[in-house]
Amino acid sequence: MNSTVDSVPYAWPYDGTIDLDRTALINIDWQTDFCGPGGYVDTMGYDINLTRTPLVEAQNVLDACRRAGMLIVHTREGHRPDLTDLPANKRWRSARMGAEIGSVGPCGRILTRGEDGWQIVPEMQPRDGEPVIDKPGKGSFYATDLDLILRNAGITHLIFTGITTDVCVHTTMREANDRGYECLILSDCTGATDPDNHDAALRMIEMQGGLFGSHCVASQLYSVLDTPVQTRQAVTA
Ligand code: C5J
Repeated sequence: MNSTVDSVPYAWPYDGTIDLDRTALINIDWQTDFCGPGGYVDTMGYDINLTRTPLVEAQNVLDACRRAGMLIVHTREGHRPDLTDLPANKRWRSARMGAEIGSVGPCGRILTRGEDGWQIVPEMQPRDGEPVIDKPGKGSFYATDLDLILRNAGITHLIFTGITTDVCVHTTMREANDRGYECLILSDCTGATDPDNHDAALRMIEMQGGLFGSHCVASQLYSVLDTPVQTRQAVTA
C-alpha cells in the first residue's frame, strides 16, 4: 500500500504518510440546490450537469472512505427560515439572478434550511454518526463548529469532494489551510458552474509550491485507502 498520494503540485501529504485516523473526508454542499433540477443553481440558469457529473466519483470515494473507517463530514449551505442569518447583499445578489434566497422555487424556498432543495441528494446521504455542518456562508468554518469537531476527533488532514469547486470548496480549503490542516482536493469529485473556473481553481492551488494543499483525481487516492472501489453509472440531470 502507498503511503502518499500522487498529486499536484506535491505528493500528498507534506508530512510523508497518510494516517487515516487523522484524516477526514469533507463532502461540501451536495444539495439539490446546487446539483438538482429546480434547485438554486438550476434556477439561476446554469448547467447542472457540470455540478452533477462529479457525483458518480464522489459516491465511490464516500464508499471507500467509509470502508477505510475515516471520519466523514458533510456540509450544507442554507439559511434560517426567518433569514436572520442572510446578509442583505447576498440576498440582493441572488434576487438579481432570479433566484432570491428565501423565495419559493420548484424545490421549496431557495437555500432555506428544511426545504427540499436544501437537502443533501440521496447519493451522498449522511449516515448516523457522520457530522453534518450547517453553514450560512461559503466557507465551512465560518459561523460553524467544524473546527471544534475536527480538533476533538484528532483530525489534521482533510480530503475534499463537493460543489462548487471555485466557491464553497475553495473557500473551505482556504479556511482549513489557514488553520493548519493539510488539504487535498479530488478534482474529479468537484465541479463548478463554469468549467474554466473549475480549472482555474485547481491551478491556483498549484502556485507557490501548493498554496492551499494539493489536488489529484480520485483513483490516486484508492491505492492509499487500499479498499475495493465500486464502479457506478454516470448521473445526468
Ligand atoms: C455557491 C457553493 N456557489 N456551495 N455555493 O453559492 O459553492
